[in-house]
Amino acid sequence: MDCIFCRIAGGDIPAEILHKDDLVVAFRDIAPQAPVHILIVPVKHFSNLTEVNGDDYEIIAHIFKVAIELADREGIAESGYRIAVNSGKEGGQVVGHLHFHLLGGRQLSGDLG
Ligand code: D5M
Repeated sequence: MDCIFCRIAGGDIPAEILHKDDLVVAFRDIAPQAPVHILIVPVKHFSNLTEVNGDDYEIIAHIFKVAIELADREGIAESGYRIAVNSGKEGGQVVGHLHFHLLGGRQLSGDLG
């Protein structure tokens, strides 16, 4: 499957990797919307949130754990941050491999779209 985030997770495409384990990989977004903009991505390919079920919810819990740890490491835990998922076309998803945005380092708008 020609999936850009599968290729990043597999090490075939370069990215600024901040965390990698058996379940997830986290790397800086190529077009940052904030001073801190990290993508946390399951290694297993899900097209979007709708495809997640059963035992795979454990991966989602792990993604939040990694996001919280990264927020701390990036120095935005106290000032605040946002974790966002765009799922599906009307959700604004562009890359067809589930990913969680971790955004912070500036005052984020209250406008969720
Ligand atoms: O967000 C998709 C996000 O993926 C968007 O913020 C750009 C980012 N992106 C796309 N290609 C790359 C690579 N190669 N490295 C890092 N970041 C990338 P969405 O939620 O689908 O709208």
